[in-house]
Amino acid sequence: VSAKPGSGDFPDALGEALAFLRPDAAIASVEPLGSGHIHLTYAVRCRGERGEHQLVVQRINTAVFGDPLALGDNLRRVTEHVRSVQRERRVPDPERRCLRALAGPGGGTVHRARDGSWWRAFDFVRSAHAVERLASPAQAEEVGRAFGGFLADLDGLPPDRIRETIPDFHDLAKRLDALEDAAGRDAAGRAVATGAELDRARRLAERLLASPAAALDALPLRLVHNDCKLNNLLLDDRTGEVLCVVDLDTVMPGYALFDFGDLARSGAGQTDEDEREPARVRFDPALFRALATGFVAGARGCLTEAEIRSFSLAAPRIALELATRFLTDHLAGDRYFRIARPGQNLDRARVQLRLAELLLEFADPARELFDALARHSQDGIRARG
Ligand code: GN1
Ligand code: MG
Repeated sequence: VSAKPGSGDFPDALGEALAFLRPDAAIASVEPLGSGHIHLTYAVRCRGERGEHQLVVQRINTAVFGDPLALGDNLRRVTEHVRSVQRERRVPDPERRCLRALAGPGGGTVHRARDGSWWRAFDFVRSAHAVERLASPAQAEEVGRAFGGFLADLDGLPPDRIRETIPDFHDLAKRLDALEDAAGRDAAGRAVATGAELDRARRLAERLLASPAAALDALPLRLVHNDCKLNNLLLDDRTGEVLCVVDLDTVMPGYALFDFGDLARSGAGQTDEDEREPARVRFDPALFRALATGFVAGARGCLTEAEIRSFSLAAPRIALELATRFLTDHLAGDRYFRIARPGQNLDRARVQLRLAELLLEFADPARELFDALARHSQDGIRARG
């Protein structure tokens, strides 16, 4: 790649990575892209032998993902598998339904630049956008279907084919230990000012971990997405139809409730994740119900009754877990989640604490809903024979 004068500022390492992944192309423009907290993401236009081409280029956050080669292998396995399932199911418009990473001459999809940074690139999914808020229960149901469908797509890929990129990712008890640890160390001198949040997290943890419904060991371990927040889906600009699940780095063995929980806490809250005023957090039961119905239907019968019932406490659990992670990071001095202003991780923690409290108030109706969905799914399975 030759970075032509006037093509905008971008790191040399990005140019180097593209020279490896797209040797025939010249960079025409580079813009920052998206709202992810982990990798650095750019939208890049290239001109090559085959005309103009748009790419999404990422600098991999190696503090979070210490083994970029494993990340590349996982991504290839997951996307090849999903594409094969989609082919079998004759899903239309396949180019926009699954991420495609560019491969270099040796087949590798990640590239280490001379300065030690790691890079990768994807074909840009055309005419698509992510949403931060759900507009209606109908949209919630479709979004639920898409993430439930992703679990069904992964169902045939043996979990041991995928390397664990971040161990204990959704281990709430360990996340709470890490929070206590960070509060004890108080590396950034913020513990006194966050005492109230720490107490709220502890109270929620008592309620969420003590319940027998919180035990996970009886549930099947399967490949799950592990980061099913609403904005990790791409929707068609024109029709609004869900096209593609993105952010596949945390696809690892886990429990289905991690995915439903993340989706419900991010979709039914109707607030930005870094809203400064936690009183603005609203929980919308109609959206929650639609997400649940869509998710279970989308999973195409791959979920057991026990898995469906386990969803009733999933959303407050994941909200508390994320609150714990944001608060831990605030206490540690903002080392994990990228921030754009001081105090942002504390604001994020407060929003998730409020959400966890609201979602917990809805625990009884949620249990009834999932009991019904579980019974119904069994009827469906019996009816299909
Ligand atoms: C991170 O990459 P992104 O922004 O989609 C995080 C998730 C959190 C999420 C909260 C690898 O996801 O676990 O739920 O932020 N990803 C990782 O917005 O830690
Ligand atoms: Mg993301």
